[in-house]
Amino acid sequence: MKRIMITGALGQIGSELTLHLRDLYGTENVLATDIKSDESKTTTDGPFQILDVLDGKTMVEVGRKFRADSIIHLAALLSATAENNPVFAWNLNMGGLLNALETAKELGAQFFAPSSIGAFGPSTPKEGTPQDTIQRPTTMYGVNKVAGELLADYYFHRYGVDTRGLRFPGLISYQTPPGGGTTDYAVEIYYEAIKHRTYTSYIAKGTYLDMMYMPDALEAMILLMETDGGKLKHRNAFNVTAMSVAPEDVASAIQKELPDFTIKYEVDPMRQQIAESWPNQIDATAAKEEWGFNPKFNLDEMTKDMIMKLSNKLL
Ligand code: AKB
Repeated sequence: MKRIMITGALGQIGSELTLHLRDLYGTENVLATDIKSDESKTTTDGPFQILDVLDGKTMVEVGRKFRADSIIHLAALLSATAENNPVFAWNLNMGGLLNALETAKELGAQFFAPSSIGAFGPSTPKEGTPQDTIQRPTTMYGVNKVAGELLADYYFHRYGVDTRGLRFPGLISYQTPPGGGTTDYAVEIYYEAIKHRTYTSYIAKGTYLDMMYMPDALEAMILLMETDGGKLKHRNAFNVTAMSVAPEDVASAIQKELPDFTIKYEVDPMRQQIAESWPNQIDATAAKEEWGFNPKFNLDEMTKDMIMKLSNKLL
């Protein structure tokens, strides 16, 4: 049975991943860690430990005590927050990753860390962005993600750590809102649609970005972690996506469920600039071919599910 330690377990991905992994592998086999506790979250019901990812010594100790054989490192700042505080972003995103990789090396554990579409930049081909292509991002977050992809590759080649990773697009979920990302509008829009039937988008009409529903993201992580490593040509940072959408596409999908919903635009220059530096639509062929990536939710299916689940939660 696997013994998995998760950092940043109270964040958008971690909150759902922890519960999903506990269902799969047993509550006692999944250790959730985060910088602070939150009693309102069921994530803290099973094994939970306060852990600052910048404290590498404690991370190794906690992982060793738990007998972790897999480390899933999720603690990081997202793109917009990172851009507002680039020095802290470098320290946290790179320092945390280095400590997590060192922990995996010390424990002989398998390792997963998310990369992002943010690892691409303005000179990357925008349509059908290939798995292997130009990566010259212009954001601190993107710089961290490219460096992180290379660092994870390095730990595999140099130390034999079984590192794996995905380049996530914007992730849409109803349980824990994301914080400080450029793609957050695609989550906020559902909350506002249910609460107020209107949303003011900080991303301009016609700005296409890749997105994926959280259940598909969780399945992708588990599938990649469980795949026979011998089959992988790209270990770290597989392109994954389920849809390429602009704000008006999300609005139209919502209007199919809530016909009186309206969208307005008040563009935030910083996040718009970040969005424009990212691809419109990435190509996930390598993930499909190497380990069978197969997302289930398109925009309409996701929208139906989001509105149903969020309505139950909010109303
Ligand atoms: C962000 O917008 O920063 C993230 C991402 C795409 O990595 N959601």
